[in-house]
Amino acid sequence: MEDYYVGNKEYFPKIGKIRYEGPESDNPLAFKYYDPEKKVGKKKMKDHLRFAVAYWHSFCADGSDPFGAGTHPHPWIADAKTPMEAAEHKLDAAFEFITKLGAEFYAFHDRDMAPEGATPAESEMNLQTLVAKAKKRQRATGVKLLWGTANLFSHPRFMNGAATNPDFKVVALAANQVKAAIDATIELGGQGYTFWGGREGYMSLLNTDLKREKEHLASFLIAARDYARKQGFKGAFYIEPKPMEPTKHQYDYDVETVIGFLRYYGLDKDFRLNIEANHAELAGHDFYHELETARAAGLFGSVDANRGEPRNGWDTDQFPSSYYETALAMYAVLRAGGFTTGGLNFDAKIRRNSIDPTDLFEAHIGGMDAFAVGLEVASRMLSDSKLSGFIKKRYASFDSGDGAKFEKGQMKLEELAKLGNDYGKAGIVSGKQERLENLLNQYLLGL
Ligand code: XLS
Ligand code: NI
Ligand code: NI
Repeated sequence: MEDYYVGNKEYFPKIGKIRYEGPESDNPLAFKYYDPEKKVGKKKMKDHLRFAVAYWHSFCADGSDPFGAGTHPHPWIADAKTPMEAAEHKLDAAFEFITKLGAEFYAFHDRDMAPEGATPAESEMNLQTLVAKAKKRQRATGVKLLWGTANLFSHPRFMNGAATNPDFKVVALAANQVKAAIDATIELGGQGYTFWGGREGYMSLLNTDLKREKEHLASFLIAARDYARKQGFKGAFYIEPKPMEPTKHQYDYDVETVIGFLRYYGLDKDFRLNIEANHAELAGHDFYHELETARAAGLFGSVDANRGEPRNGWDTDQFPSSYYETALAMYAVLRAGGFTTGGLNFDAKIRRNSIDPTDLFEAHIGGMDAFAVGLEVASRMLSDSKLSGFIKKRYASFDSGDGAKFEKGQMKLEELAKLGNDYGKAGIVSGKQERLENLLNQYLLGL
């Protein structure tokens, strides 16, 4: 028996199961570092990394951009007579790909999986039909749903926003879609449900009531949370920050902004952050900063694993390849206690001119290898504890005595000022940044 799924037709016929062959291998269709069963610390690599394939980039997006038509052939669409038939073929292609790759999870938007119908009710029926088929394939293969979501940005009705639309009718239509997408996520045993505010922001403040829009967004999320919990959803809700694009300003700008929003509206018990590397970069931060900010707030959840192109100003969603970035990312993930409901979702697309069927595999293989290396480096950084030890020492003056009293919020400014007066000279001490950067490079090379 083959250890991958093939539906009515094989869509990647010349490609078999991708296996670990080790760093010496020159087979582009093999893992060099990702060895799923290998133990790193107490867990297997696959349980640390929890890789997910993004349905939209891998099986829906066709390579089109603002300057030109699609370039990716997508045989699963070409050989179908109706949109519903195409949707089922796509499902077959997806499960074939995911099982050949050996990823354990996938993630999807409602409209990735099933086509929009003529009415909201027909759209929901389409989704239910495909969800029933997806459920069978999940059972047959063991592939699981990392998270589901609703596409509240592609249809023209969302041109002025979804939950933040100035027209209440559109808000209700968005809710209709979210309810169906939550039902689908529950039906498929999804471990999370994501909100990415595609058009929740503004293009111009001249036509926007920013205060009301933000309040509407909160009311919408509260209602969605309450519905899902009532239906028995036990997983995590995620907000995925992004500062701009397609709007000029998105309300879920970055991790810090979202934390403030969640706490202000009492959503921080149910919601966590889904952090995307490329969005971090667009916000003027780096990936590590965003992960660390979420970790510090106890709100780290999941990751959209990709990278940007620093010389472009938009969301290029490229596959991750920098060990430096994946090492720091996994360091933050491990220090947050690792993934629970979350995972590493490849919200990434192959380039427009990557048109061979093997390109999609090689892209994922590279991304998985990059995170496997990152995991090993991060684990060395943690167990060696030179870095954390350095930081601990740096803050030691807060561990006891007056420093500890201050940290607990038990010191008045007068008392603090008096101590300052007595201390006189202090603080002339090296931050040792270069030494720590050198150390990081040593960890990267495994020394
Ligand atoms: C787009 C977002 C999107 C979300 C899911 O920029 O990253 O792909 O992950 O709606
Ligand atoms: Ni994303
Ligand atoms: Ni993105």
